[in-house]
Amino acid sequence: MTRTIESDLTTPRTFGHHVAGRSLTGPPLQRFAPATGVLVAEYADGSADDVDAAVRAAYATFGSTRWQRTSAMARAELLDNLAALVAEHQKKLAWLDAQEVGKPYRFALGDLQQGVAHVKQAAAIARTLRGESFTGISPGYSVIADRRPVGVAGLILPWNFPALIALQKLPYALAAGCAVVIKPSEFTSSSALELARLVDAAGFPPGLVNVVTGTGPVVGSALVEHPLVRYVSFTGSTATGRSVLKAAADSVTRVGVELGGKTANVVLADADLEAAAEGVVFGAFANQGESCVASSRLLVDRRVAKEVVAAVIKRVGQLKVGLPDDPHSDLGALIHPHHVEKVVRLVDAGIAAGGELLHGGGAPGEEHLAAGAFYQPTVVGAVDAESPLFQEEVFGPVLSVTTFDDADEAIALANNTPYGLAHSLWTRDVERAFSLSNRLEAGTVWVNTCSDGSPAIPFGGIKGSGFGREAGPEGFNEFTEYRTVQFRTERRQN
Ligand code: TXE
Repeated sequence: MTRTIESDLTTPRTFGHHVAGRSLTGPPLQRFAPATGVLVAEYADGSADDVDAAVRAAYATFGSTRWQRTSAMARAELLDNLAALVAEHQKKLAWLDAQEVGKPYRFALGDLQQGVAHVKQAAAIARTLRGESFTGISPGYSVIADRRPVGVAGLILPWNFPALIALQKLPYALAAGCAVVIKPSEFTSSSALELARLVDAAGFPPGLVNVVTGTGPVVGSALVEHPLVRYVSFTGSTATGRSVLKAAADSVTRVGVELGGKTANVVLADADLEAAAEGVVFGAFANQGESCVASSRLLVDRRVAKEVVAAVIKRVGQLKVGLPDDPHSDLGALIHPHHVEKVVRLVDAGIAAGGELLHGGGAPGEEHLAAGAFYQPTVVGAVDAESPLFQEEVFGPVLSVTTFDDADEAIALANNTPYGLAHSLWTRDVERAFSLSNRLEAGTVWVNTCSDGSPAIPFGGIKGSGFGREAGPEGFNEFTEYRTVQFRTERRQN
């Protein structure tokens, strides 16, 4: 087996905050790699004062003549530079994420490639920006309407796709003309800090993009509560999302919240069952299941359940759990040992409610994985729809299986959670696909695929999964407010 790791990633790295193009030190916050338990990074543990310094730097840069006179076309050029720099440094960024998340490097590299596509998409939006005009209201009265940047945007990032989710938000904010303060997860801050350096190197003015590291209750809250922050884009748990919404109410700050999900894969009896099994396994276990769109629930027609579950388990048995630098790893470690405890608790709850352990459960037996936060890919059958395993976001490598007798029951089961991020439907019948997809409560419905997407397509949830959209023109619009300029060239006729 070939194992390579960038030479400067073998010793622990030290970062300060990134404020106005400079590194700002603070007390150390250590990150131990979840796969090995080894210290890999020390970030600065930020305070409300650090947030204030970063927001003020962003606000000053946003208001500077230089930035205010930078056209959308010029912003597109800068984003082109950024796309090239991220592509050039993608291996290093991917290693940082692989080490800190615990995920296999090859998937972290895929995340970076998607991230580059977002930067290019944002550049294309900036390059083709248009407004509207209202010319028929009355003589001598013309109105132009366009989208203006909100000002300073706060980006609060989770730990599962650190660089990718940063790049799902940041380039659209820059395309819109915003200044930004990023608060990465305290577990996975390195790639955001490196990205901020690349933004400066791409030619954006220092101070336009700042990063403050530290804990959520201190740094995250201070960012949401800061009176100069006009929009907050948050990705994380529903519980923390609620705190963000409450804090934003006090400062009358607009927010977009992406709060996870409980994706159902509804497999009808007429589906291509092999394709469905392949899709379900990919959707459930990619990124160790630590994904907001993870296909954590398989809902399958009772008549084909045996066949589908057998095909799923065969594939799950072939998945390899391993270290991030092992090129054959399909799943890496979970984010930290406490998170493994959450996964164990939910699997136990599913079994206590009548579920049957069909595959996996517990840590893998391999000795070289013993120091890490690993959990085997696991399948639990006969999961009751009211059990916590069915209802709660596991965010780990666990697939629950529940059977149904007809399509109405399947739709009711799929919709029977607080979440509404994404669902998948597997069938060969186009008419049924069309009518049933309209009844699934989610921001994204996949038909005969899952965990698909593109930077051109807006992404986000409904219900407990939050609101607001990322990527594409709608993702760009989140960082803007609509503005009209009204010209009267003749006296108003009364
Ligand atoms: O998330 P948190 P956690 C889900 C998943 C996971 C669970 C807990 O089910 O098991 O959440 O993960 C910052 N004000 N998702 O505890 O707390 C925090 O520092 C402002 C789904 O890590 O939501 C981090 O940067 N910010 C999700 C970010 O919020 C605060 C991805 C997310 O952390 C804050 C991750 C506060 N008061 C977890 N408290 C998805 N939607 O994909 C914390 N933060």
